[in-house]
Amino acid sequence: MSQAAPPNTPEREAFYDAIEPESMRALWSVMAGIITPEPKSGCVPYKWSYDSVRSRLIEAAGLITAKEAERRVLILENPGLKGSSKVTTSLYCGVQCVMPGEVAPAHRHTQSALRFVLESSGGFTAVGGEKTEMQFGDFVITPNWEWHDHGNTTDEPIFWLDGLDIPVVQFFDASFAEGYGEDQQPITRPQNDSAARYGANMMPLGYERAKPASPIFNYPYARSRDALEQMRRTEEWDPCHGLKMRYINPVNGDWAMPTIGTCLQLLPKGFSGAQTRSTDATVYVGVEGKVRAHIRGQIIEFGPRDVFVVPSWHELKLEAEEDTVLFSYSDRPIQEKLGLFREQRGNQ
Ligand code: GTQ
Repeated sequence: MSQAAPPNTPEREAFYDAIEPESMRALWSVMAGIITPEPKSGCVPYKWSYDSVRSRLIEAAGLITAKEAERRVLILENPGLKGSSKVTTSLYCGVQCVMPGEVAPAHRHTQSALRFVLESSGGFTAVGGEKTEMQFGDFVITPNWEWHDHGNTTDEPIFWLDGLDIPVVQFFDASFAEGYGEDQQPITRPQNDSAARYGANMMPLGYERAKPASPIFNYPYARSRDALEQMRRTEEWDPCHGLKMRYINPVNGDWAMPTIGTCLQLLPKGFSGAQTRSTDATVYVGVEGKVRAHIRGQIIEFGPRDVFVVPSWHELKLEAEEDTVLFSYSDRPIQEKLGLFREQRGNQ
């Protein structure tokens, strides 16, 4: 495919102007911009330091309650996608703060959400009639159209990262949302019920899942971290990703969420990864340690709770000075289902 549009002539330009009011456009005049030989994105590499996000949230807490805001969240907006509320072209990222005694009132929407807990010694979220306690590093799912509310019964503010598929739902014009009408939904199931039913490599005989999201809605950090620690002993490091595990839906082995793929990854001290790139722009969250990311010539260093974004098809190389754990999410499940996902490892 040629990379540039055919040159303009006065006759051609007059023709384009003439068909414009008739809602027509000449493909050859725009083709190079819409069917690109490689991904071309406005999304740029960027890092948010947790300290500054956290202090802005504390500042926001002096301006508005969680109840009035509905959700007290600062959106991490990609500087290349200003005004879009997007962290990548297809995904959203925010950091939410709930102060002691506050409740973020119950609502539901067709967007799916993940929470990655940054600071909490016992805040809770309730989803579909069940409450779960949130601890640092827990990965919590809110499947779409489930009622959810969050609360803080501790003495300290709590913070977590929100990853949602807002731009995907927007793309399909499929957004619905409603408030429950009360701060908290009724709790109808015992705490840890879903973990017991589906999180022990067992599930009730005859169980059929109607929805695509995992029925487990809290993947506690202690368990995921322990899996990485056990596995490191085999020294089977992926040259690009170290030891990277994906969170799964135990019912069918698929990604835990239908639209957002989530992973936890360990880079051992001294790791110097091979270069890789993939079509799924990815949001990384530091959990432990410290990493240096080379992203298409840019060097980004980050530590625990910092967030950084790697745009689609941008070369990435990860180096770790100490044992490092990263959480990440992307739209990979969607791309895989559509046959769009591509990964290039090394320089070939
Ligand atoms: O906690 O339900 O960051 O509805 C954005 C929209 C969080 C939530 C966000 C939401 C939520």
